[in-house]
Amino acid sequence: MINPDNFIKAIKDNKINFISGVPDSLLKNLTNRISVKFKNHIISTNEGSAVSLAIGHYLSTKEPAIVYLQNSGLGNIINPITSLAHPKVYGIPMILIIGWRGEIKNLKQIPDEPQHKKQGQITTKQLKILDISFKIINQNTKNLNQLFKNLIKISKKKQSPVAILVRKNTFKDLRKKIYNRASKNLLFREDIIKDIVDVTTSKNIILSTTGMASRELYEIRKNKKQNKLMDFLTVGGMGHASQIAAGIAMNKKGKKIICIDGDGSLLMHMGSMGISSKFDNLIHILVNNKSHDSVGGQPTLGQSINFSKVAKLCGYKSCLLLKKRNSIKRNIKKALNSKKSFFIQINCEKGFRKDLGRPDKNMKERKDFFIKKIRG
Ligand SMILES: Cc1ncc(C[n+]2csc(CCOP(=O)(O)OP(=O)(O)O)c2C)c(N)n1
Repeated sequence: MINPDNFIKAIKDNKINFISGVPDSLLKNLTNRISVKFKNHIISTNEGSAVSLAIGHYLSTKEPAIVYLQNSGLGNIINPITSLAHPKVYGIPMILIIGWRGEIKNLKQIPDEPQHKKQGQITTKQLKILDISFKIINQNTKNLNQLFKNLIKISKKKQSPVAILVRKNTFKDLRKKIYNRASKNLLFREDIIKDIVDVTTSKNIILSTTGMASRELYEIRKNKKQNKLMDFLTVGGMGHASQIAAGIAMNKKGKKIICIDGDGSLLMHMGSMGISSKFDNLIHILVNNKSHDSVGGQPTLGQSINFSKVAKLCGYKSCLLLKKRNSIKRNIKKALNSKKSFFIQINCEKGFRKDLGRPDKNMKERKDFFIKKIRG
């Protein structure tokens, strides 16, 4: 496996001095070390925004930056790449480091979650369509210095973004202690989701965001012997759960729609709060663990932004900020009985159970059941 510190040294040796990106589980062993070892590093809210920071960096220094992302973030970068950075427009050199979920190896796809299936298959094709030269790396890749030297040369010559496509298990884990749910007395996302499930009924419509929130909701249903298909799990499309909720709220005025969001997800498309706030049957619950907990625990702006104040300015009629478990059920009940839109920010710790399961993969069955359930 590649020692991430050696990879970072190759980046520095090649005089790259700015890195931005959105975290990814496959790249976490690298990006967590970047947070420690690389000074000029911004964890962005959206992959497209990270590309834009790299464009600004190039315009002001004439030096290419690095942008890291999961391949699911390619959708978010396509616009600033195609309409700005591509050689047919401004031609901006930069190096993309892309975690390849659902990778293709020897013409076969490595099994992964449903949301990574199509994206894994089309990743190299998307790069080709965008005219982005790329190099695939894995745990055996050597000569990192030369790798960067060559890519920078191509990027500058072509005046274009170039990419490194990273296979699974490429980077060594240098953490001494793997963090986990530390103490029973602290408040975790799973406790909050349990409380939401406890105070709602099958008449309410629940949607959960990408990552552990959906896995936890699924498992809570399973343990309570409730139908595991009854909620909409936003397994991909990070940051879009609240707008799917708004789309449902628009047509199901007689029902309460509850969106369980995460701080990283909310930040990715924060402007859309101005839309979801307009639906009085929508309850937007933000689980703010101030991190990208699902992909390695990297910090988000949730550490400094008061989302409940932002929500108020975006038009939610009632906005709350909760920090204690004993206030959660009471306030959700209040929201369920109200005729106004609610935004409830609940601050908690990062961490999840090691033995957390994964939802079954029958997405069509899930969709059909959900449509049938909310029709009633
Ligand atoms: C467009 C896109 N970029 C990145 C990812 C990888 N990813 C999955 S979950 C997640 C973190 C979500 O953070 P947050 O919403 O705060 O939820 P938490 O994991 O903390 O519960 C990320 C970055 C993704 N799925 N899609």
